[in-house]
Amino acid sequence: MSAKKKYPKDATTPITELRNELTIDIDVGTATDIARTLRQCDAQIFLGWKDFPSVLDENTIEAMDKVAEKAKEILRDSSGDKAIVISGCGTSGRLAYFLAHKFSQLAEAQQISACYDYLIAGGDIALFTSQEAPEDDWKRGEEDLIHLSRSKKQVLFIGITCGLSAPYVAGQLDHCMRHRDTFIPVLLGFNPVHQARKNPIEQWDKSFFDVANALEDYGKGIILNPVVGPEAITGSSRMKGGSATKILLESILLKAHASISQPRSVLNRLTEILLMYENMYRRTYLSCSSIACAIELAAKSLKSNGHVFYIGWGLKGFMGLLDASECVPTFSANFDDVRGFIEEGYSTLNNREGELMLTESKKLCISLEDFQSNFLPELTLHDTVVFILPDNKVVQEVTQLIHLIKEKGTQLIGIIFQKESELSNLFKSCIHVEGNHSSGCINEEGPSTPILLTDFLNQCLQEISIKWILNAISTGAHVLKGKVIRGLMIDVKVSNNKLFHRAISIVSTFARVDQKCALHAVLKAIYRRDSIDDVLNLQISEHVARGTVMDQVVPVAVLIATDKFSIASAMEVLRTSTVSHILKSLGLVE
Ligand code: S6P
Repeated sequence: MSAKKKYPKDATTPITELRNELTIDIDVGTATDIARTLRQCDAQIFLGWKDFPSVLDENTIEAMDKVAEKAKEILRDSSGDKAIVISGCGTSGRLAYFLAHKFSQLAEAQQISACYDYLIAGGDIALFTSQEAPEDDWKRGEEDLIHLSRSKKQVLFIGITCGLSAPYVAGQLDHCMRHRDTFIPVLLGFNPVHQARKNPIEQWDKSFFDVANALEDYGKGIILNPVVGPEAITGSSRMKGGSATKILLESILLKAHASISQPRSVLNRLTEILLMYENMYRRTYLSCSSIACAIELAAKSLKSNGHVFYIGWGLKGFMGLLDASECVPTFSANFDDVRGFIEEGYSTLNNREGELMLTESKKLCISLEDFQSNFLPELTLHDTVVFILPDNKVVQEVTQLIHLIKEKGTQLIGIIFQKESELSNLFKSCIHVEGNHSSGCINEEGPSTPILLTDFLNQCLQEISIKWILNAISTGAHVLKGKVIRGLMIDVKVSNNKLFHRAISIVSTFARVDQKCALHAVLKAIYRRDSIDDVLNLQISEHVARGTVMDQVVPVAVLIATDKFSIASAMEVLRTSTVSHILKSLGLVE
């Protein structure tokens, strides 16, 4: 028997940027294969990857406990000059908002005068649209944090960056370490510290690696970095990274809240909470075949230029907005290809900047009411609508809406958590996730104990289940549409420094050329010309500014890098064929 190849502990490619061996063939399977492959890949959140600490690991739980203890100290103080600030970019920033918002509500309900706040690179518009470039701005990160914490005497700062890479968060962590009396910095990500990003950050003398190393030696900070393994789609940290972020921070903060109001509750035991999430993971993927059916319907829509719409009630509807916003940078999807809507839109979300504009004259529509007035009349049989169903309170309203959508011939998918729902039969495909209500989250202190926290946890568990399902639907549908080859995003938008480097690595893999050759091909594709000598010395941010507004940069670059195409011929051939077909015909992909 051959010995299992060991992963070198000093390997430099970050684990979050590696290809996952489980998903290398994800693009050649059926929808069912995709759903099952994602199930295996998500298992690594709990089971771990290679011999690194996982989420369910003593080391991790120890670090989580320390953060929970700090959070508890802040929550206990009613002076109003202490805060918990959660920050990040892209999905990490959206989750920062979501957690801060939810836990503020919980604190209010518990009559704890806690102050939670959030920061997201690019501001609130980045909650719903892809704004990748602000991630590279370390200075803005620092300024945003200074502004937000100006009246606070003590701040527990939680910086999320799955890849240990975002300059925006690096600027904030660095600021925290320079203001020891005010800040307790926490770094949450999913790589070992030695793999933190070493690339220079523009207009700064530090890299993320420098900051992460300093934090390791700092004494007053905490690094929480279990390894959840490479993403199903290489680098797509919205998937496992996002899920693990939600699981870890919710468990930590729930414990902190429980320790104040229900010290004997099961919620004071992090292991118990984490096991409930694992249980939910298993229950969610028990519905693999209905998830596969949903993937097929969504793929059919996307392939025929239709749309996928997510509709939700209450805060869990935010999972739809979260999933939809990531399809643009990951798959170069159009903004309208996958959209999320939530009942009462901005009022439900209560985001800092309130109602947002997409352009100067066009509002960014996110409410169910917007959906009904602007999108419902235009629905066709090529569209798919996914209902994230609420509890039974609004059955009549939901039934009416379902009938209106059905009249258009549109495909309907339902995600349901109740054991029995009269709505199930109205959907073409219904994903039924059962049992979370009794998954161990019992109110063990008897009838006199408020059930607030257990209800809250059940809500968290439903949300993570929805996240897994929607990630599977949108990823699976784009895989079937041909947007992924051998686990790599073949049409990733080159919209920030990290994605610029990822694009080079994708080109190098497919065209089988070295990094320098791949870099030149990417630049040619960005500037759409065969001679790029005059741009070679520009800052990466300048390439990114241009790359962000260009289509098909990576497909064009891959073809050029094969040395068989010029810019013009690459663009011409891509008009009638996909990069996947072309690479197959060239023997570069099996
Ligand atoms: C990933 C997603 C991105 C990331 C963002 C932050 O699927 O497209 O928007 O969330 O780049 O990444 P990180 O590593 O700092 O959490």
